Amino acid sequence: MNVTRGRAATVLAGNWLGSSTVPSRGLYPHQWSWDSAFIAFGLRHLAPERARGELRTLFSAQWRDGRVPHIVFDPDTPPEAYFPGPSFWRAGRTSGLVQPPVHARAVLAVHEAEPDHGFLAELYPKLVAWHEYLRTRRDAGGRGLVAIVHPWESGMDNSPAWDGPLSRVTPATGFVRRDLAHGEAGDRPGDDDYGRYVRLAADYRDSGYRDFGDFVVEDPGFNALLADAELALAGIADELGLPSDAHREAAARVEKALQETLWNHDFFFTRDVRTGTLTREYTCAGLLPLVLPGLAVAPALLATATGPRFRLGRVHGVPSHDLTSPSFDPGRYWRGPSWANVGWLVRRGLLHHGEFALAEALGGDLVEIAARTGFAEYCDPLTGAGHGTRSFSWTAALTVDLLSAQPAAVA
Ligand code: 9WN
Repeated sequence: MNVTRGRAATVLAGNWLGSSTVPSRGLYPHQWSWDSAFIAFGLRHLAPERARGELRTLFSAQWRDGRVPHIVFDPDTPPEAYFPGPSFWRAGRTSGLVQPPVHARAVLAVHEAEPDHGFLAELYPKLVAWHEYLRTRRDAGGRGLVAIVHPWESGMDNSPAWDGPLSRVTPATGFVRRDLAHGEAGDRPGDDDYGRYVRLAADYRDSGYRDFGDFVVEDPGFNALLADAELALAGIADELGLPSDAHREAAARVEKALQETLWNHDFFFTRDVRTGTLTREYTCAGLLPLVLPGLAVAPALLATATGPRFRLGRVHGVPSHDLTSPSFDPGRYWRGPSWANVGWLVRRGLLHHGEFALAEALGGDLVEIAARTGFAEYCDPLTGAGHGTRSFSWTAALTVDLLSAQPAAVA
């Protein structure tokens, strides 16, 4: 077995709890929603049964309204290990937020690695209910796009795109951060931002996880991944011999709304639903529509991706924020560093749009960084230095997936 693949498999085995995988033993000691989907992309090559188990465990915590919670708490982990824990959320064994819907794509990929129609038939109605929740309960702007109600829902918590909408939120105080016990303060969000996250989550909880509050934004990353997930659902329906056109139509509607609402000149921006304005921050979320094979503006978006703002192919991974912005910070959480999952998604997009050499270079680079940094959570795009926690599950899992896709990649 390739050495890097073996080390990645060891990370995933070490983070496995028995029916799901923690993103990291110290910093994130429970199950996270989109992490589990990325983890399944790797596990499918190593242990397909575990990949299926990962997704089954997540969906066993799905709410009656269809939402898939962003955290499923492990009952055997001490409550003080992560804040905000179950007593904060008051939602049983889960949080009440969501994360980007990458699950349908993961379910289909797991099936492709080891066909299992029973698994597909079991997950299909759950995925349909999940997408239905997003479509019907989250269209705050009325334009056919999902609105997120908390930065954590984007998966890109500290993105500069949230600074505007977050400035309306009064930070909560009187809580103890647990994350700083595991990470460098300079790599993590600042205290004021963390206070705003806690305030927003508490307000949403107090509304019964229903109301749109001070933070309501349409994120191009989240919505592009939903459109992609609808295409994956169409693939699952085809496998099951079920009608699939409605899923393709749903994907096309989201893609059209993305283009009409969030595209401006050379990029997809976030829209603040409360003010009706685009944020004008170039963040990696705006590159994610590249995952859509039919994206009409792909040439212009690729020009931005390879231009001075992201310098794809000339830096490590895909920077989470605009390299030319004064607020670019190469080490701080989602304000500059490169994440493996974003790189892996953009690589898929490059393949869809015929950029094969760039895709291969990016894939090789992601594997090399992961191996050299001990599967770091994120890295400095300019130097490749590792940041955040190490032995991070999705970095390891996506490395396995990349090595399986291109066996010639760096060992
Ligand atoms: C809050 C688990 C999660 C990822 C997110 C990442 C980070 C949590 C945190 O860790 O968020 O959900 O405590 O900062 O931003 O993408 O899913 O790995």
